[in-house]
Amino acid sequence: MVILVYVDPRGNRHFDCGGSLINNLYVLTAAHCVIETEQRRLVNVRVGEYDISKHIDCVRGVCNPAIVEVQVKESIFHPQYDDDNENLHHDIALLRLNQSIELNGYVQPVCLPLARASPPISAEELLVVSGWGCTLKNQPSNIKQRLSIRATDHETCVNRFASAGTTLIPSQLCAGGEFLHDSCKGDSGGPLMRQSYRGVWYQEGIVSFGKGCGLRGWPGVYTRVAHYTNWIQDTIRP
Ligand code: 4AZ
Repeated sequence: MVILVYVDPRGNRHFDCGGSLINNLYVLTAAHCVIETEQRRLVNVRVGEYDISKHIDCVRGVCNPAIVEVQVKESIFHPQYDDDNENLHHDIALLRLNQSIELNGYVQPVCLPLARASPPISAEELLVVSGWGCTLKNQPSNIKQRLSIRATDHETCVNRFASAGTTLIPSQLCAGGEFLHDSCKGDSGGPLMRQSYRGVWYQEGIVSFGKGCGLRGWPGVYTRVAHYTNWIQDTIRP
């Protein structure tokens, strides 16, 4: 997983979103994380991060290599993403990095689901979401968090969000909806993953939005990655 680095108009750097490494050169994230606003412009991607507050991250005497920060060379939005549309359909973007990322025991690309070959996600299936977003203290976390949440039956989720005036489409995926167990502000762009029976991690969703965070009956909404693997394959280049 990566964390996206932005600069504000005064030149101060801050974090706001996550992303995932899908190969040496590309990061997958949410389109709404890449949109330039008055407040922020995406500049870098930080790889190998765990605890933002520490220069070198160690757990029980075992330390990982220092973080690597690389420039975003190109931001590629999904052609159907429309920033003016509140439903956040097609909330997916690719970042081409300025230099190739060296992989190690702590930095590995995540697998993408093949639409034809991977079993559909069933309701109640356990998925894992991760990020540095807001925790119960309502502040972003220095330490990368992860949480298991269950996929929500799609129709149930469509109806729930329709009641709030939000239209969901099949290329969106809902998960969570349990009290206080949710992704939240700052987790956007990060991965929602499924572990295959072989133990391999696949990215099934991208954190997109929700109605608040951690409200019972209001699952988080994710971009359904399997619906976009053709676009990803057609868009990335050597
Ligand atoms: C956000 O504001 C956000 N519970 C992201 C995800 C969710 C809610 C809010 C999903 O970035």
